[in-house]
Amino acid sequence: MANFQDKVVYQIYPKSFCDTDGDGLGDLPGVTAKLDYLKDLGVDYLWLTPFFPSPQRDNGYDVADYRAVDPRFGTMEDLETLIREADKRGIGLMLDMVFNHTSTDHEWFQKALAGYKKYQDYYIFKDGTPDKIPTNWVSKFGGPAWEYLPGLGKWYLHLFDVSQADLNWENPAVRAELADILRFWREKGIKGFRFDVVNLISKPEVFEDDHEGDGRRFYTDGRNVHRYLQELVAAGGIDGMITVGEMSSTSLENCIGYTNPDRHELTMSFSFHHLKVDYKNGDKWSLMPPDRMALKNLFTLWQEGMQAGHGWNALFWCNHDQPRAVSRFGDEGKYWKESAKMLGTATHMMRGTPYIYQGEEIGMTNAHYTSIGQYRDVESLNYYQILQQQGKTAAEALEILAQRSRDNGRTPMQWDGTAHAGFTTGTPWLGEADNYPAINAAAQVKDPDSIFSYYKQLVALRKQEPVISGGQIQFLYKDDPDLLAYRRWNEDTQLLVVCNLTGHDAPVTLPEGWAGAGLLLGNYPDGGSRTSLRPYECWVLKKG
Ligand code: TEU
Repeated sequence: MANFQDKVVYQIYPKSFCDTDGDGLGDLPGVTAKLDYLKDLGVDYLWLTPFFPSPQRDNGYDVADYRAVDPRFGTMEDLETLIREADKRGIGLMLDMVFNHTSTDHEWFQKALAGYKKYQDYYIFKDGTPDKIPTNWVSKFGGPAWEYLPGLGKWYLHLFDVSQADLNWENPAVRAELADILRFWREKGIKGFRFDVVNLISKPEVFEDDHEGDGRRFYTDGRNVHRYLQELVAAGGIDGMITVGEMSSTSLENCIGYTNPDRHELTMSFSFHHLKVDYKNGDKWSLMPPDRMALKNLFTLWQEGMQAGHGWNALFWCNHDQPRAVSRFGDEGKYWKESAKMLGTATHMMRGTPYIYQGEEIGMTNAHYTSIGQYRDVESLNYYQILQQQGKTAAEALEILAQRSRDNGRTPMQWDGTAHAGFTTGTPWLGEADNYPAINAAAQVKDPDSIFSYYKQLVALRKQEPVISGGQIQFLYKDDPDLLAYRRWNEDTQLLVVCNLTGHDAPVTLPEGWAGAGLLLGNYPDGGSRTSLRPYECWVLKKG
């Protein structure tokens, strides 16, 4: 089974990528319009987040129809054009399948509401009275995970927004419907799939209160999840295609299971532990600077662990749910360029398949919003209230959002220095970051020293050096709090990757035999030969 080891995926959030009709929302023709830019970057696949008909309570992760294009984003013809034009450039499309839940606007849920037993069995309904919630589980977006429907005398489960009702995977009819959706898209020429929170699909047999947490331990990597995935992949006819599962609060052991090729589940998995190293006490809404030691330990554990179990990681810092990496782990100011390049190097040289999130390749930063009116994300708006109920002032809540809001990753793509960063001729649905006159694609594509040009090299190197895609990995300097370092090797070649995670100089003693090795890539002109690394410096050294 193909592992897609030498491929690079680029994630597009269509709503914020490129608007061709001036309505302030990005669209599918906007993606087609930028294919040459993506071809120039060198990526192999585009993962498009959902553009299906949706009330957009959660920006399309609330799907009302899995087989159509929301008119906001264009038409089915626009999508077919995009598939065809991408294919001409050797680029495949991956769609985002939100199969843990549907929008309550979906026909299935509407029929359930209308009283059809068949469709009530598609969801997780519990008979009851309004005064007695089935369990104390908490929604990932805040508040209870159950909603009462007085008309039916039933509660339904929603692990996310109240408009996102969890599907009942125990029901074989649901599983058959979902496999059918995959076949539909495969026949349209879609080359792969990303599965949203797919490790949450298997719920427990008995629903009970969680006295130790928010309920997640009862449904995360649930009892039948591996069997359901195997069945979906087989019935959907997608074995051998590129697939990635988004795994919420998962374990290494389960991710080996999800991605070991012998099991015919998924090609690779996203896990998020390394993106919680700045959560104080594990709480996303409590600020703390990143714990670099924890970050290093997590990379070591997951990289070496997945290797030992023959699993495969998706490599990433950024997506549409995360603040921008350069703002979070790098330096937006003095070392903006150096730190953005170092962060790209750190993940691209690891064992796994790299994902570049739109704008990361030009070093886009957080949004720098200063008022609540600028935010759109349902989670951010909910937590703005929750944080104040917990005793924070409005100003403190805003400071937390400025660092933690998902909208930081959703601001319009910065194409050039013209109005609204060249994203739209209208009014953008979400305001652009204020720094687009300086940080934009137009300023970088032709500049050989730009972040964009550096990312091009990262992508190209993966194709040139089989050791990057296929080599073994081992971490070094495990006790050094500043340096993230690892060795990659195969029969012919050895690489040594050393990254200074800090804004100060970091001394290094190279392992024996590495003095004088050639610098394959670096972010300072004279790298590789000194006894210390400059702020956010990275070296990729090569022997053989
Ligand atoms: O996200 C799943 C998820 O749990 C998070 O990344 C979430 O944003 C975070 O835990 C909140 O603190 C996926 C999608 O990527 C996200 O955009 C959707 O909102 C969510 O599923 C529901 O479909």
